[in-house]
Amino acid sequence: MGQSESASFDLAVKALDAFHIEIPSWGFANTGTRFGKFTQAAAAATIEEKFADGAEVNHLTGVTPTLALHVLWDLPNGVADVPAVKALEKKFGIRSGSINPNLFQDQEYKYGSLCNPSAAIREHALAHMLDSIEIGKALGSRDISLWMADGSNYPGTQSIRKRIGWLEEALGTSHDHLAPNQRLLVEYKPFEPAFYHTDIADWGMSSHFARHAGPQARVLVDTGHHYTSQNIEQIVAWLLHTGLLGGFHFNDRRYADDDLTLGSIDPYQIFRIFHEIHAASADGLELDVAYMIDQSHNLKGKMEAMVQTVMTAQELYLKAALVDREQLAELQQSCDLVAAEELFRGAFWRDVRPLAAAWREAHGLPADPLAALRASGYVERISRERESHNSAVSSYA
Ligand code: RM4
Ligand code: MN
Ligand code: MN
Repeated sequence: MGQSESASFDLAVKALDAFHIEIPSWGFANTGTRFGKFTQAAAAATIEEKFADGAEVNHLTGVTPTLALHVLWDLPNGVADVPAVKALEKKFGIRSGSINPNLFQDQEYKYGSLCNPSAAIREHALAHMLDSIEIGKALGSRDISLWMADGSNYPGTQSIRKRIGWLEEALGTSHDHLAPNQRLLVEYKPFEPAFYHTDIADWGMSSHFARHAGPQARVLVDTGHHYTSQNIEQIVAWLLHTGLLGGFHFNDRRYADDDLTLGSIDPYQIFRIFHEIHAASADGLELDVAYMIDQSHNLKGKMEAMVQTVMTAQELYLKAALVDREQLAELQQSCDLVAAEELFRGAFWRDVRPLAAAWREAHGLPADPLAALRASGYVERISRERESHNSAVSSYA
């Protein structure tokens, strides 16, 4: 006995109406690995092109109204670039999303940024944090999304504990500068680019720093930033329980921080994460979770990869929304393991693509955004327009 078709449709409409996902400016740029880059004619090289591509994805899917910005790549002059970004928001009809400080590319950050043993470099990094917060205020962006590359490569070469103290101090000061509506999201990553220790290696460390910084700080879970076989949905459940879940960077992985398309390797993992969120919300927890994509499309066409990702996110979110939670709670209570698992798995295996298509049509959107992208000729057009300046690329994004 499943839910009736009309009950499913109502649930689907409710779920999809509430679902927005932020796309990253750097997902449209030529990115590579440490071995080099394969460039694409259609890649965005300027912030204007990134806004154009982001707006096109929103036009096709209707659920990506904001574009995450990386300060060094997108606002190299800091707050001075805000008017230009505002003009792009107006021109393209999407808004700036989370502001990502860049504490990893400058030469002075060789031994760390906010955790560098040099007080002068820590000051410099903190100034960048505060600039990023000002950019967020000026753009009306709520989330400052911090990922630091800080760490060390060899045992004994740094004081892990001193660095904890420096980071507590810097994040506390950053928190003091937030506007009342802003949030500080603290991302963790177990390794890379540092390979012995990273200063925020896991969700426990992120939770500590967030709590220590203040009430507007939260944890950011990047799905690629876990060891193989780690139970990410359990981490999510804990962050929900402790009120510390701020948001996600979605992507998929097979080995390390692969930044592959969401759901391409293990869609069941993302379904299980969404299930925890739907379950928490059904249990009455107050949630404020920012869904964001953090991917590098090195081989796939960037526009297609982004549209495919957004559609996949909607499908997995929808599958998890359709879990019959009342029945599941009863089966969990009675420890009817196989029936509980079958109910859970059943929702995962359900083909929700027709429901998603019907939702899109009801909202005046193309039923199949990927097919609509192909039919639009957008990628061919930007390839022609951008081809000449895309032969020379230097930085990561
Ligand atoms: C890091 C991390 C950050 C992202 C950079 C480009 O691994 O995921 O969130 O901004 O990559
Ligand atoms: Mn990330
Ligand atoms: Mn990453």
